[in-house]
Amino acid sequence: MSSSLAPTPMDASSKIYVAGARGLVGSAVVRALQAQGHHNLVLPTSQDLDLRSQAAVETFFAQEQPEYVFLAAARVGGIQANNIYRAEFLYDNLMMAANVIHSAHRHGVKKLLFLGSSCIYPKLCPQPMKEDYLLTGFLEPTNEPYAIAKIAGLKLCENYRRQYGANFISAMPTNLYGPNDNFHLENAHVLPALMRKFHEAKLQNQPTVTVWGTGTPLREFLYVDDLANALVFLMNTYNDMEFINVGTGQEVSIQELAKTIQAVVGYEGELVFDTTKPDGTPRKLLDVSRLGAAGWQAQIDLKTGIEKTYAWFLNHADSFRR
Ligand code: GFB
Repeated sequence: MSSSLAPTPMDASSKIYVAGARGLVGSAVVRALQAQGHHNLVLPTSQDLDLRSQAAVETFFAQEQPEYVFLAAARVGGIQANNIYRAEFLYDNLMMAANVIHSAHRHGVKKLLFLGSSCIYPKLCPQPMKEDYLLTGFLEPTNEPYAIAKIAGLKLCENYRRQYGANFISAMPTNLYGPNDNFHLENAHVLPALMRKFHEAKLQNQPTVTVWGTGTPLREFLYVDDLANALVFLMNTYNDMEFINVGTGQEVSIQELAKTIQAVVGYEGELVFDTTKPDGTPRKLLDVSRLGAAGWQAQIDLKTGIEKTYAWFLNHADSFRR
């Protein structure tokens, strides 16, 4: 079988299920779809539909019969949450991927896009990380459970395609941030956690803000509306078996990131590095040449994205996730 399948672009009235529509990624996908005129969206919340329940997922697909699926639901968190809630990060993410992908196959979904993560690559992967480097080395221990679940998800897509010809594709985004992120001080990712720390330190005139680790790890950050545009683009145009990286191709040290957030927030105190906290992977930069060749590149630079996120944070002071 050819690894590429015939294109099946969405039209304005296509029935589209966004799994995880309240989250950082899913809410951005909904914004992007609505901006492009899609009006037949199915957006159950996690209270309406527990994706870890095979029976509930199967009933949902039988009733709704979606044509397209964006699988953006996941249990996610920063380095510490990944390391503490190891069982749930593996179990919940495995179950969500297996249930949704299997039911999408059973009910003849035209196309499904599965969201993975750049943590699928080996801890000491050559940089920038090409898609071909998957499963060439040991994973970063702090997020091995999450990474294993995401590798299982992309392999489900690959193998439902190989065996049944299902047009299921996978995108591996780099570290994401933006509106509707989780701003929990301990469990969130670095960018929203530091934004809230600097904001609260500014309000309370605290002399220092603590940044975890050495500040030397390198990371790549993609604004979530850029990601959502890439995902809609891929849903309409990308039909290959090989999963595809989604990033900016730019990296920054955690120390530089902290200073940029500090400047945007306007905090004038000092940074203190807590080296008892883990650094995680030393470097995590995606090779985005496959996506570039497909015709897409990121638009929003890091400083602009941080400014937009901080504006959102200030406008949602009473309601952001914490
Ligand atoms: O964003 P983050 O938690 O995830 O941490 P990873 C990135 C880096 O920022 C690490 C440092 O070196 C942290 O030690 N850091 C500094 C902080 N201050 C803070 C802070 O206040 N909070 C947090 N969270 N970090 C995750 C994976 O890895 O990346 C997930 O665990 C997922 O599975 C996600 O793949 C994208 O980039 O290290």
